[in-house]
Amino acid sequence: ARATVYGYPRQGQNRELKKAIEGYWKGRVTADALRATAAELRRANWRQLAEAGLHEVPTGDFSYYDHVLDTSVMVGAIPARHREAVAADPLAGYFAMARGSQDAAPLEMTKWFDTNYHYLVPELGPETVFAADSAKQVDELTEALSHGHAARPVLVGPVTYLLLSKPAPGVAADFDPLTLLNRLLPVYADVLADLRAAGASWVQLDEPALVKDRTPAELNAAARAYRELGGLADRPRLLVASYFDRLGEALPVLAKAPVEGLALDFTEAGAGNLEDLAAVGGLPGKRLVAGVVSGRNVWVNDLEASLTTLGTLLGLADRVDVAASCSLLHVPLDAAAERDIEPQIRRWLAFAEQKTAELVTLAKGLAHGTGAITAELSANRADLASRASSPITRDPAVRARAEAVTDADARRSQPYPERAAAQRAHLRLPLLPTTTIGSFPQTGELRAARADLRAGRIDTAGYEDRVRAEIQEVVSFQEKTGLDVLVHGEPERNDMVQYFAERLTGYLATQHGWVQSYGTRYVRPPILAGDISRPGPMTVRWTSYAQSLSDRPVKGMLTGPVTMLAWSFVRDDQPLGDTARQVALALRDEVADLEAAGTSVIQVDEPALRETLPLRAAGHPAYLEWATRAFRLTTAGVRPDTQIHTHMCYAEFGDIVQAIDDLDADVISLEAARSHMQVARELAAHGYPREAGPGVYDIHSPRVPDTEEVAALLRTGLKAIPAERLWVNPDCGLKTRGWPETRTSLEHLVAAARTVRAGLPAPR
Ligand code: THG
Ligand code: ZN
Repeated sequence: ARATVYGYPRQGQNRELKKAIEGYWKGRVTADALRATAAELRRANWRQLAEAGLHEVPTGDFSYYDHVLDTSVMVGAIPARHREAVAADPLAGYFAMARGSQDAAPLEMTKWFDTNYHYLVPELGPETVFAADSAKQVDELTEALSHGHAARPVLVGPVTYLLLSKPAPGVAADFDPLTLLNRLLPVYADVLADLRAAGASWVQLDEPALVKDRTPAELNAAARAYRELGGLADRPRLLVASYFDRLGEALPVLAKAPVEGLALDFTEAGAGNLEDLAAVGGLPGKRLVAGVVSGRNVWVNDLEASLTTLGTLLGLADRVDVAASCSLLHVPLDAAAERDIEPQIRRWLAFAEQKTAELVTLAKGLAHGTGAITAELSANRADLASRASSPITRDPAVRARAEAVTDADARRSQPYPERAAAQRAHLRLPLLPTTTIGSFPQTGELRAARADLRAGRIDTAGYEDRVRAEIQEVVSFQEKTGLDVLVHGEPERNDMVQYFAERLTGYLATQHGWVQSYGTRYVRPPILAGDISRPGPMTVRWTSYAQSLSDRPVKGMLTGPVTMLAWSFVRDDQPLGDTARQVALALRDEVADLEAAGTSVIQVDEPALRETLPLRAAGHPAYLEWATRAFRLTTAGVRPDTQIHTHMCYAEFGDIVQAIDDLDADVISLEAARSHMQVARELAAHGYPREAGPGVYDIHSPRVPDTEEVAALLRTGLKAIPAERLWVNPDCGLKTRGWPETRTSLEHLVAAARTVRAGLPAPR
């Protein structure tokens, strides 16, 4: 048995890759210097993996931006609008596809399964002509071999590639990219031949799309793809990898295919794979790569439990290797770098480097028996015991409170129609009330002030003066512009999850725990380490201060429990729903404190509600049940005349309208400007009974919409949602925008609301 991984964090310990790429974009770093930095980062990763004891390092997993975009280049699927740029300068053209250029829009970006990584969606059509370009794969393999490593190229598999694609602009929306499989397979055959010629004995083809619910036609396509690739004469041995869930119906398909190995997820995410594998009679004659160490969480592995699983698997395949469940791209690089986390707690954590060491230990234990790893096992037992028995992990007061929650706690005291009447009387808002989502532009000075505070160049009082000055400016701007429900602008917040994580007991923050979100953008997800409680109010001061400056209602702004989980590393020792309930109870106290301080509108954002949906439909009901309940537990304790808002973005909502309804929020704002108010129609089709503000200003671009354009969107919205229930707001927060365009756009938004209001029939 040997240890292996499918991919490794690309950025380097100090995000050297981000700095080099962004430098190249600004013209401060030459293409050659960028290439040299990238090669050095790859070399360092491979050396680290080899020194840790891996016999075979992955290649081709590196990317300047995204591995799905790299696959589009590999198969020649360059959108027509970018072809000239790519031909003129492949590197510059590559980035133009990712980020857009003066002349051409970028590829669309979307989430990679249920991770927080985003990929660039391939655009295909009946006219697509594929052509193999194996240069990147071959070069990186050659590079690893030249450093003396045995290497296994890792590619996005052809079926997953097509299943992740969408019709190119101008192509009929019902075009099925899978119809291109016959054209795509010869290109993969060429790449495989090139890799073999360059010295690859194994190539890994990643097919995570096969872990989702798949139609018989899709499963047939998978069967056909691997029959054809497996049947090639001139090819390396093939390892077909799956992760994030069980293979299910695709398992017998791949088990029968003429390939030499399968990689399966045996963590909790892939629960069912073990049983399914036994049911198909194992993989006689094949290599089984067993993903027993989670590539998604940051916790030390239970080595004995993994060895038990591996022991069972030994009887089911010719050869069993040990791997992380998926690429280590989704975890930070090195837990040892977290000097601010107590050493005792740091021992509970495993980032990419620590996980690699665990894999090597497991492979050794599997090959030579537990006697060969006694020291590692006893250290592991001690770490697991320390975590299980820590007061951080289990806080009796938090547990007792969570136990005592009743259905009534998660239900508002009055049904919506009565609440709505009470809120109308209390808030006295006009029809089509105007508001914003929460954040205002985060100026360079604000970020500098935060950095100054961290570095000790200014003290807390000085920093808070800056924050107050910013709030004053934001409030006075909104009053002058005529917005109806104001916000304080969130100048005190770095990130909508991190800000709360830093103020809740049971959460850990990292200093260097960067994980790629998209391209050169990274996040540092906080860690839900133990039972969650709230030592004191987190937002009340700032909201109250803003309210003291205005007679109009100022919204209190919170991040909801589901999003707090989705953008953090979660615990692996209790169900997600239990963690969500603890976070919800802490937020419920914040809601109560805001209300007690005189806040009559409170917004609880859940942008991640849709993205945490399980990959398979069978998991949806249970997820939606705990997720919507956690939201209601957060919000349901308020008086009937306190108005609860929520906000969602980054997703299509059509398939979760029932869940949105189940949140029982009084008002929801949603991203909609770019889809021409599509969500308004979806809500109406569902019979959504409460108030909604489909966004009428696309904040993702610096473009300023004119008044007539906003008014037209509002009139479209009015066709779906009656005036008594329609709000007027942007798509999302304004923190990534500059002040000049924000000012003008919001002036236009208010003017449009007034124009459309004036045209409404007089109220009954
Ligand atoms: N907060 C958190 N997670 C998220 C989002 C968020 N995940 C999904 C989505 N939003 C990801 N979007 C982004 C957008 C911008 C950046 C990262 C993820 C970004 N990052 C800075 C960078 O890489 O330069 C670093 C930010 C920092 O210094 O903390 O710009 O909103 N939690
Ligand atoms: Zn948003």
